[in-house]
Amino acid sequence: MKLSIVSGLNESKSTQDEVLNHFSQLCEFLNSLNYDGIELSLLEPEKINTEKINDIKDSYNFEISAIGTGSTYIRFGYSLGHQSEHIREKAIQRIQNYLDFAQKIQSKVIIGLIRGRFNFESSLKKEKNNIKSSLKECCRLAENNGVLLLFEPINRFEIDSYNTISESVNLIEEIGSKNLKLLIDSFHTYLEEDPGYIWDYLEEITQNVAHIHLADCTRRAPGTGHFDFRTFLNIFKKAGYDGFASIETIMKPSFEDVAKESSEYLRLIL
Ligand code: LER
Ligand code: MN
Repeated sequence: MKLSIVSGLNESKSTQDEVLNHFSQLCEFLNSLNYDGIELSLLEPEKINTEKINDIKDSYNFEISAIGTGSTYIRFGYSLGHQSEHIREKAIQRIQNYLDFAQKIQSKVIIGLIRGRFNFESSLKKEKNNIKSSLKECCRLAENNGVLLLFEPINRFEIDSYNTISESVNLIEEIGSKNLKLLIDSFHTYLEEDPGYIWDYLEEITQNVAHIHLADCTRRAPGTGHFDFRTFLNIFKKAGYDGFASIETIMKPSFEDVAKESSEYLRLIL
């Protein structure tokens, strides 16, 4: 299993040189800690020079494990489940930009917080229908680009639907696109899943999984809380999962500390 960690590049507010320097420094630092790649959480991927990003990552033999898209909802307010068709279209256009970027740097695109939340003008049923139809369109675009979409079940305190793994598996089956896979996040698994059944259920669905996020039960670095990472990761190892596990935590006391502690702890397990 390969290891990466999430970072942004501040591409919306930086010059091209600043973005490339930042990326270069991240690769250098993470390479020294034995990481295999980096997951990028981006707002405007179209602003980034992909040829130069490729040159830098290739020089470290690094991969960009996935592209996070949640800031499109947080910063622009565009979401796949929005009651307004116009806003849903805006979100889908942004997904096309992420797909173009991912195609050029050989990565995958996450469908997480970009699903949005609904308010009094909508309802759970309407939101789920909107997400479903937007996602079908995103899958068509992903198939055209030859890029995988990663659907992430997210806990109920952050998002209103598709909180559990089984609901998300059912949706993926219903949509039936070969470019739509599952992202399992240990933090959401801890909050949403029944500890009596979850390990058996994960064994059943590992073939659908194309990316993993790791955070402990307090969303701090793996190993600082009481989530059972050994059992969790062993399920994927036994199933022959050779994709990425990516650290996605609150970066405290600092990104550097979390990156170092997490890699030391996880390399004993992975
Ligand atoms: C949010 O809690 C999360 O886990 C992100 O990966 C969502 O895109
Ligand atoms: Mn996550």
